[in-house]
This record gives sequence, structure tokens and C-alpha cells, in this order.
Amino acid sequence: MVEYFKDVKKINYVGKDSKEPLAFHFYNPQEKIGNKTMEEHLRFSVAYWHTFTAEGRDMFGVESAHRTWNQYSNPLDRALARADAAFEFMSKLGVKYFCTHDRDLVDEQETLRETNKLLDKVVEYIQEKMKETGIKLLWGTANLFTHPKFMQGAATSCDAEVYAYAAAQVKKAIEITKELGGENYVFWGGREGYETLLNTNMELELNNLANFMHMAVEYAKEIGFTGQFLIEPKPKEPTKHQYDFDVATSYAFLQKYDLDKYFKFNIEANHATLAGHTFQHELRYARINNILGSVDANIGDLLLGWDTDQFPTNVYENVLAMYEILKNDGIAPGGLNFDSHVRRPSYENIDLFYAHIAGMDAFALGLKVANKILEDKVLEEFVEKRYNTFNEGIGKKIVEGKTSLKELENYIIDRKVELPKSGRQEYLENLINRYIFG
Ligand code: XLS
Ligand code: CA
Ligand code: CA
Repeated sequence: MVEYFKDVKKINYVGKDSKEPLAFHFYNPQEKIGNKTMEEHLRFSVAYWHTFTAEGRDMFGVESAHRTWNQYSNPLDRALARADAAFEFMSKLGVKYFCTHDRDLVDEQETLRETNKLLDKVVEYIQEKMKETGIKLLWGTANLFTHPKFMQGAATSCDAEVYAYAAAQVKKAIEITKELGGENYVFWGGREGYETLLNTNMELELNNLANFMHMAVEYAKEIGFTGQFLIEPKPKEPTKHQYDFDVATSYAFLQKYDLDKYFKFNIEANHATLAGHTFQHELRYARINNILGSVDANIGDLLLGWDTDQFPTNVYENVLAMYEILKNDGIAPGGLNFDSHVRRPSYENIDLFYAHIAGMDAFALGLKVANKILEDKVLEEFVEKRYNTFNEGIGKKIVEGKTSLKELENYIIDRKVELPKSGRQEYLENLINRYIFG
């Protein structure tokens, strides 16, 4: 079999003092942090699309990278070579999970029947590879956004035939996710939204979307797929407005249509910032509602403002993300999927390793620091004190819902209200810095 990454051996943990670049300096899979190993906490996953399918094309330029595994003209040869490269890469990197769209595994053919036939062959091949390597599928999904028929949405299309095609495609994608033992299944509505309300029946589109989700839930039950269904919110791009705007908006949609008990959320850092939130905000909102399912680990560039999907090398952000994940008691069966791609100038195969190592090390650092902050309860104690007026008296009554506007008026009407305690933001920011660098 062709070896695609000849210059790379297994990536090992060497510790922070080593100068070896093709190694982990902070991610030590077997090291215990609290009650779990780093590997158990972090559950890293490689995104098939960014790392093996895409080759660095952007709006202004053609592919900058030429991945040899994608050069075969026959679609089956190409798909199998891509799988070989993927499993060689993941084995050398030591990542135990991957995520994929149906159309990353094989290119779309003339008809759905032909595509599905090809897909079956590739899925069988990948099953073998998974058995050999022990690598598992974190989540599968259907690509309902690349082909031009989806230009006006899939489950929210203005055209019933497109809707039917999308439904059939999702049916098959759930089947193959089940065959591959996928632990989750993701719905990302990249084109479920609108470009202009002038031509849009929003109510019909949202109702159709809800029916689509109900059919998916039903079908999963029917075939015994027990993986977790996840919604991945994103407010815009490629569509001007996307219905799954952020966690709160999507959660309201799920509740309205009685879907909330079947879904959790896959939260992507770059999508949070596009929605005008921090990554931590989206994680926190999901956590407190018990709907935090999985994470697409990346980071955007706030100066550019679009979905740049960069590797999450910002330790500060990762500390705050891991803080939420630890408070959630982990995200299994979800994981940290690197929905990240190398910059266009980082076009060599070796850059794929440097990028993943950088993301894994930065998340390992985030995990360590967040765990220490939690162990020392420094934020907990601060927050606890900040709200302590709710622990007794009238505050306790408010929390318990045992008071009324009248009673509150009576209570406060003759009192001089003092200023609340200082928020101490800068003190807390410095505290976090001391944990990171101390
Ligand atoms: C695109 C999304 C997409 C989903 C899977 O912005 O992040 O890659 O994660 O369809
Ligand atoms: Ca994503
Ligand atoms: Ca993205």
C-alpha cells in the first residue's frame, strides 16, 4: 500500500522542554487530569473534509495543495486512496476519532442510486480500516450544501423535489453512520435559511424543516441507530440568514416543534463568534440547558469576520472552553472535532501534522489550566459570593418563586438601595493569567 506521509513516524509526547517539532509538548494522552486521562477528556477527532478532501481552494484561487491521494481519476480509486491516507494520518497522529460528510467519502454521481452504490463499497473498506486501527466515527453527516440543487436550501428548499432528494440523502447518511458505529449524527443547516424575505415563505420553510427532523428521528428509531442527534448552529455563511442561528434560537425551534428531547448541540467556536457570541457563551448556554453534545474545535479571525476555521491555537480561549466542558462533566459521546483547516499557504502534507499537533497541545494546556481553576474553586467561590443576597430573606424567596410584585414593593419601598458589589472583572482576568502562566 502507498505510504502518503513517509517522513512522519508516530507522533509521541516528548514534554515541554524538547525541541522536536513533530511531537506533542503538552498533550500526553495517558496523563491523568482529575479522574480521567487527557485522551478520555479530550476525545479529539479529525475532520475528513478539511484534512483529506479539500486542497486549499478559496474564493480567489484554485487549490494550493495537491494531495496525491486525490489525484486518481476513477471515483472509487480516489475514495479508497483518500481513506488510506486518512487512516495512515490518524494512526500516526494518535487521534481515535474522525468525522465525515457522506460526500467526503465519495463524490456525488449522476443519480443517488449510483452514489449510494459507490458509498457502500467505500463504507465497507472503511469498516476494515476502523477494525485494523481501532479508530472510530465520532459523527457522520450529509452534505446538503455543495451541489447547486441545494442553492436555495435542502430541508427548507422552495422545491419539493430538492427536499425529497435531501431526505433520501439523509436517510442513507444515517444508515452509513450506523454501519460505521458513529456515536453521533450532525445536522448543520448551511443553506437552511434565506437570501431575501421578498421571495421567502418563512413559516412553510420552518414547518418543513421540523417535519424533516421528525422523519429523521423516526427513521433512526426504525433502524435502531442509537447515536446522539446534534444540531450545529451557525448564523450565516453561506446563506445570508440561517435558521439555526445560535444555540438559543435553535433550542426554541426544537421546543416549538417537540423535538427538544431528541437533540443536543454541536458547538463550533467560529460559528459562535459569527453570531456575535463568545465560544464560552454558546457552551455555557448549552451546558445550563443540558444540551451540550459535542464541539467543533477551531477559531475564527476577528479581523476577517468570516468562517476561517483556523486551528484552535489560542490557549486562553481553550481554557474557557474546557472550563465549560469540565463543568458539564465532559461531552461524551461527543468530542473535540478539529473542524479546522490549514491556511492556504501551509500547503505541504507535513503542515497537516503541525496544525493538528498545535490544536491538540493548545487544548491539552486548556484542559490542565481549567482543571486547576476548578480544583481551586476560585471562580466558583467568587460567583457564589457575588450572588449571596439570594441565599436568604427576600432573595431566597425570589429564587424559590415565592414572592410577588406587591411583596417586593412593600419590602423595598422605604429602603435606601446600596450599590451592588464590584464585578472585579480585571482582578479575575489577572487571576486567569496567573493560572495560565504561573
Ligand atoms: C461549516 C460547518 C460544517 C459542519 C458539518 O461551516 O462547520 O463543516 O460542521 O457539515
Ligand atoms: Ca462545524
Ligand atoms: Ca465553520
